[in-house]
Amino acid sequence: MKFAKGFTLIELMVAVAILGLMTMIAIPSMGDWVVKMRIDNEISSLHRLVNNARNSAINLEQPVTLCPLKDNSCTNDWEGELTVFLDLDNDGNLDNAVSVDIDNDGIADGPFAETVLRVKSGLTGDDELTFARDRVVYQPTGQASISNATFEYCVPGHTDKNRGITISLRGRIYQSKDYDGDGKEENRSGDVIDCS
Ligand SMILES: [Ca+2]
Ligand SMILES: [Ca+2]
Ligand SMILES: [Ca+2]
Repeated sequence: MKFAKGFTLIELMVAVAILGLMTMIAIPSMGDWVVKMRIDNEISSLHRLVNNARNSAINLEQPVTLCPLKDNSCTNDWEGELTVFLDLDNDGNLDNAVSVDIDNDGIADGPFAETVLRVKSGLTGDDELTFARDRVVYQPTGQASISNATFEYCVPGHTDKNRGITISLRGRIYQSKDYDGDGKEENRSGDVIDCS
């Protein structure tokens, strides 16, 4: 009976060379994969956050605001922490005492404290998130204060992976897609997501 022989030195060298080649191919695509995962996660959590603002406004029957809050006022720093809060007087500020006509009888009620409903932590590293406004206000009807505005998420050096979320006229939320098949995603108006 013949026994299988062990590796010769040549075979071992060839095996090591092949392994090295595979690693060289695998590492860059691994980096791409990590970036893609990060973008997908951020887009998903942003989508959930906007959805939460919309559903809260509908369920609570009060205006709900989503924005980057600083000193309890909305700013343009969309890469920072984002907050969804009950904005009873619809002014883009988180107030601790507002008087509003909550039961629509023509007489102001309160004062009420506005409350934080959900918070999403800010971005880390060089990732970019842009939005043309300083806030999104959802009404109890589910409609937003803005229409056809797009959140654009970009990672420098990975422009082919840019993704976005558009809020439509009716307040619905749409993720970007590669509509024309050129490898880059566009919003519903056909504009490429580029954080510009
Ligand atoms: Ca307010
Ligand atoms: Ca009242
Ligand atoms: Ca495209």
